[in-house]
Amino acid sequence: MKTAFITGVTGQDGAYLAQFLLGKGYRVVGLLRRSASSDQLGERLRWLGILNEIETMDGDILDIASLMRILQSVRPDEIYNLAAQSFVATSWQQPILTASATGLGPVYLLEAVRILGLPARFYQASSSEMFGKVQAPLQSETTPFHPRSPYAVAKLHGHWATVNYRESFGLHASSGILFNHESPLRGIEFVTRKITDGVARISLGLSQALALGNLEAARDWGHARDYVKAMWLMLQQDQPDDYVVATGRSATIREFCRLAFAVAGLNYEDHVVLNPAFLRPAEVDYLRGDATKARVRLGWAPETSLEALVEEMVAADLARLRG
Ligand code: NDP
Ligand code: GDR
Repeated sequence: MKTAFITGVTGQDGAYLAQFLLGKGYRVVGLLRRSASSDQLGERLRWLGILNEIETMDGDILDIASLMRILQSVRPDEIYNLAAQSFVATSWQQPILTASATGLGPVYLLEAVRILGLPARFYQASSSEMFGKVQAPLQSETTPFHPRSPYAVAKLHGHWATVNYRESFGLHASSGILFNHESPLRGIEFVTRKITDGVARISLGLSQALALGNLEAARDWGHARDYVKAMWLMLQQDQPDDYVVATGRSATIREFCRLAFAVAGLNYEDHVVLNPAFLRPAEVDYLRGDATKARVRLGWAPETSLEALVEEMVAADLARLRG
């Protein structure tokens, strides 16, 4: 039985990845940071019905001693570093915390692996945000980066650290440059979930309007369930490498609104209002990924259309609110 260690196991991707790995027969150990709201912590894992099937160990990505203690006792075959301050908007309010958790976190973990001399394979959660002000209409592994937020700057540090540990020490360290991926387990502050939750509230008469920022930004949206499979596939390769994971289809926030409100038989133009508070100091206007390398080398392809994703998310939010 293989053992996987996941940081960020309580987040959206961590929950789906844990479910996927359990399905493959893995022993799954997750990093759990202490919180005063500990009753809320396993919410996503509980939603998937796997809270009691994984093991958790106390620690923090910022505390290398805790990482070393855990790695020494767990001795995982595979390490997935998903822990991060992952909300782009917050990264302007807390740039130093973001630089620490999102930028240095991967280094603490890589360094722990190196010092302990573990043979574990390593996955780093890199991001399409690193392309930022895009240098090509379709972004691939060879497109130059131009980060537009403290979050993206920090992710670049983690990305290049992963490449550097691979080149310097021969670690089996891979970096997945994942484009936006969503699900009913997406945090409520991210725009897709904010919209589907808003649609559900308006449709049930709990609210009248939904305030958003820039509707013209375009994203390449996939389903988190599909994307965690790509993470695993990267670690099954003989050679570590970097891969873009994306659908190749880009849609604006406006289009996402149109689709989501239509699921509930509503017109978004009757309910969406603009609030400048949700605009960002610097925006990523357009993302569209070219996942040819992942398709050819990993045999990976997205399985969920944007329409199916939106429907699933609206249905889940309606069910939540009715419940
Ligand atoms: P979430 O925000 O849902 O989850 C983040 C996770 O990181 C949570 O489990 C959180 O724990 C944990 N975490 C934060 N700070 C620390 C810390 N100091 N120590 C330990 N754990 C910590 O993110 P997603 O699941 O959406 O994304 C997973 C990873 O992939 C992130 O690194 C993100 O930046 C990256 N990514 C995400 C994409 C997406 O579209 N979803 C696209 C590209 C990259 P807690 O529950 O305690 O807060
Ligand atoms: P993003 O996701 O920044 O792409 O990062 P988010 O959903 O926060 O924003 C997407 C786009 O929507 C616009 N927008 C709004 N965003 C939010 N959150 N709230 C609003 O009200 C709103 N109105 C318009 C934003 O300006 C932006 O253009 C996500 C995170 O998961 C990162 O961790 C990950 O690396 C990237 O995706 C890929």
